[in-house]
Amino acid sequence: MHRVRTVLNNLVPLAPLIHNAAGPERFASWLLRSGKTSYTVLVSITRHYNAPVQTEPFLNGSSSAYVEEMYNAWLADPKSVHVSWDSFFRNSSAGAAPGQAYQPPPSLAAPGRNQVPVTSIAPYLGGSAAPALGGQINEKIIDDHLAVQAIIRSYQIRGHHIAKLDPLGISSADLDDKHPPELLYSHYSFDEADMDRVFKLPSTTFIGGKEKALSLREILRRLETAYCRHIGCEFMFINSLEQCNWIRQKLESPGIMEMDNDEKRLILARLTRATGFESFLAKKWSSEKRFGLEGCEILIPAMKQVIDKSTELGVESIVMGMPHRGRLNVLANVCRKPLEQIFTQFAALEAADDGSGDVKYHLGTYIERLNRVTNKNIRLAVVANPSHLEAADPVVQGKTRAEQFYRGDGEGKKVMSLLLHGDAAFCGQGIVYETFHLSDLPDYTTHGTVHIVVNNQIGFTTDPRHSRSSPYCTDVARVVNAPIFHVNSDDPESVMHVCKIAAEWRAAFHKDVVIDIVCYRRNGHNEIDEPMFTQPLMYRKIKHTSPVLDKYSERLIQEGVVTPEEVKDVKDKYEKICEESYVNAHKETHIKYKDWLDSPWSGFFEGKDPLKVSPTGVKEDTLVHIGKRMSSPPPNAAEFIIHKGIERILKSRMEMVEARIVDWALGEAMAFGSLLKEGIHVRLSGQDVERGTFSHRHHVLHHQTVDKATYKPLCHMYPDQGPYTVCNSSLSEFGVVGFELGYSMTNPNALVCWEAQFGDFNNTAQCIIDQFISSGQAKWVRQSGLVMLLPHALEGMGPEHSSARLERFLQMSSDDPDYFPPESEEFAVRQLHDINWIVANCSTPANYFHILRRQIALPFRKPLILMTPKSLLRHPEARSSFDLMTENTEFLRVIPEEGPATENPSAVKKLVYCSGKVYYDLKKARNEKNLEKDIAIARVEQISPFPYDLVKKECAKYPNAALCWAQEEAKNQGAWTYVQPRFNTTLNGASGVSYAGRPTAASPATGSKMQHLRELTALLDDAMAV
Ligand SMILES: Cc1ncc(C[n+]2csc(CCOP(=O)(O)OP(=O)(O)O)c2C)c(N)n1
Ligand SMILES: [Mg+2]
Repeated sequence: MHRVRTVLNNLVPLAPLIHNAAGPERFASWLLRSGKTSYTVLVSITRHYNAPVQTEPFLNGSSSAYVEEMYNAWLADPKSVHVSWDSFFRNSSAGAAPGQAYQPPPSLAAPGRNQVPVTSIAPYLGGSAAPALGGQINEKIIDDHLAVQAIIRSYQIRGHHIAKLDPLGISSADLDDKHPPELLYSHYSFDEADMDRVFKLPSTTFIGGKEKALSLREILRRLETAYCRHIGCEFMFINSLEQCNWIRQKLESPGIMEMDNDEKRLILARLTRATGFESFLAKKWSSEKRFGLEGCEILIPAMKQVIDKSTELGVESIVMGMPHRGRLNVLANVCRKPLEQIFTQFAALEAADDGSGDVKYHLGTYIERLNRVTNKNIRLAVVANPSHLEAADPVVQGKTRAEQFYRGDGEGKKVMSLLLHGDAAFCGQGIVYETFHLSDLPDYTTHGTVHIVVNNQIGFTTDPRHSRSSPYCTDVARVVNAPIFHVNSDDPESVMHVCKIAAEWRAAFHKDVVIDIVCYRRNGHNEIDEPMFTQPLMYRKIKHTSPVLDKYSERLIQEGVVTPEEVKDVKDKYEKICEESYVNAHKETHIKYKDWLDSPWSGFFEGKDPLKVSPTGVKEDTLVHIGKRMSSPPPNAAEFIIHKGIERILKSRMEMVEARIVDWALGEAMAFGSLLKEGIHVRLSGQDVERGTFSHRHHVLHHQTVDKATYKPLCHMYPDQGPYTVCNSSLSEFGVVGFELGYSMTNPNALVCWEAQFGDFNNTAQCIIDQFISSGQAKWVRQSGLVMLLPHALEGMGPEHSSARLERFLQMSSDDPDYFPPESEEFAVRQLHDINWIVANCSTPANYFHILRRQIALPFRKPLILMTPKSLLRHPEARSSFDLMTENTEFLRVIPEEGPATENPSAVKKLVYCSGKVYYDLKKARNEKNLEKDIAIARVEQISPFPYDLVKKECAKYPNAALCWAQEEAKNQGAWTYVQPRFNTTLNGASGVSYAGRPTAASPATGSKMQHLRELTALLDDAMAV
């Protein structure tokens, strides 16, 4: 029957309400401090819950946390606690002897909201519990009221543990089916005779509705209804009283879950479609993998409920991310993607457009339509995703954030994200945690995401007991104080109720929320998989479990909400729709990848010459203007105190501007500033990017005496400029690279850059790089101009601060090493058009300036993987004149030799090609060896796509020179393996190119400085050998 939990072990202290300088004082320490007393309240972590306390009968282990809570509240505001507590604490503080501090409360105290004076319920108390006359209430009454409060609180905290969440009734969603003895009714101080006693309800519950007092029986019944039926809610860990009360109200208010018949019919209709879709696919393509939703068909009405409620509350655009399970159903029944397009994916048709495509349950989509329930227009996007579970989470968040940004939706009222998860993936994949940690960061928040977990209590063949160590699969969400609603999938109305609460929660608090739909998977992992091999008992049970549609229809028929004929009619109608689309799909001759695009860029491609690159050089005035702004203190310099070191940096920048030169940081600022001038949004994100890992950038100046007072020069370049965002990120690569990729997908007219702390760390984002950046366009016709800035160079900093793994990016470049494209005016742009991404290693600030600007000047978008410098940031030679950045200048894919060797090219004995920083080492070595006439050095600045035409031209200049590729990386690393076959193709059979560099190695760099220098000398000697 009723379960009554003991108190203390279920209680968690409320968030401290006291904000005095010393912080809140623990009740226990207060007692100790009050000296004379001999209280023995136990607030120890060993929890001797039942230890008796001789002095005050209500002070015992069971009540200590509660008493402490009262005490803390009293400290903050004596009026916030009941007068009895007030007098008790007052007397105790004044030194009252043990047993004397408690005084009964005044009998006629004015009741507060939702409160009644204890004496007013005296008539209900009866029997031995009756209060003594004259305003005296005996101790049992106090005890019992405390107990009732504690019972209410423990239901709120732990009711979910015993809620009936599993539709199969096999296991507990929290992996613990034990019923602890202290949760049993008999364990508590009440007995059956107390059930009809009436208790005043505390202000922390809403079970009473308008009633202020209820019988214990009714209290327990209502708590069971709210917390232990088909919804189990975890929320009491949230450290906001307002938010806890908000949820209590949504779950506890009497009648809050009641639905009218129209609402019930709508659920049934949606459930019918969700079920009908899967059975139609099963009928037509019985042996095709589709990762069906059977066992969690309620997902469709659930998502629609979240969408309906959110649109009603003002949302106009929803960006969704989801794994394989039920994806086709979501596209068909949530997004209403034409069924024909879905069905053609099952036919083996040729694609009508470019790209290699993807399997049907990965594809994205974008739909704009009228929401018939709210009668408002809505945009729905499902982001395409790879098999890699959860990898799309940060991408969805970035895309959502960008949409909010461009709409000026600073609070996330118009655009929201909805993420779906599988139970095993949600707790198993670390990216979930990384994504949660972006949720409340100023430049990354999407102002609340609704997460829905399709918790079918299995991951492929693995039982939850072997796939997680946390009680629930959703525990990861607790880190951000997200409320978590576990709900039994076989109770559609409960599911709808939590979906409604979740949407309202997001609208009210703009924080994440999780809906955990506890369900089952009717078939194997996919439709051709045998689940009985590994889960025989579960699947025996599933066989005997009728689909939720059958159960719910029967229920509504019994309730008289629908007739059996109506149920059949809805089902038949949907089947007819499917059949018609099936016939139409057969008429299609091709599939179109473009139908599956999740981020269409309307207007971007239209009317553009697909091979025309806009100029990247800018007017000298622009350079001077940006240069001066970047070199000036904040306009209110008198009040804004900047660091002396910054003053020096600004001064030296100004000197550079006057000398018409830029260093790396200033070149970058010129690129950003000039794009901002053109109205382009620039966003730079990554770890410590505001200052720059190497303290060279300083895009945010900090007032030295006022907290949070900052100045961002690039935000103040021109009155009508594009917006500039520079933001230090959380310490995550996977999450943040994914986020920026998503951000870059939303609008092509933005330069979105992610910078690694050191290039070495990019590999923790490997999944985003492999699955999205390098292959996204081929799989999903989705373009992105994301720039990855990867500090890279071997400078003696050890194996993890040297290499961005250039070789890996090059190995994934899609250009053919054996193919020299036809030479023409459009050679360069055509190559860029055809490749999957651009990989470059620039050696001058001017080239860095141009390649950044070229990202926007291109008539299409390609990711740019850029090796960036460390020591070059301050290298006196790594500076560029304005002359290389002004109009009619451009990015140089190859920087040819320009020194004495060019004077008599036929006399040059060796032509050394290199890329990036090693150029300066080679140049110095050549100078020291006095070989400037004998050796020419050319820099390959854009490594991929390979500049065949320019390399050929440079080689032709030096007919008698031997060719060499020099690199600082090991032979199995760096660009060597990429450039070698391409040199061969360029030379077309002529003698090949030799290698000068470190030998092959397992580790990218040595940890020893001496060893590093030895290796450097060796490779330079090698390169300079003639
Ligand atoms: C990162 C990653 N690792 C492994 C897999 C292979 N895999 C595909 S589905 C699956 C089980 C997923 O279980 P769950 O998240 O509970 O989703 P369900 O299939 O039960 O809906 C696994 C391991 C994958 N797709 N992605
Ligand atoms: Mg699962």
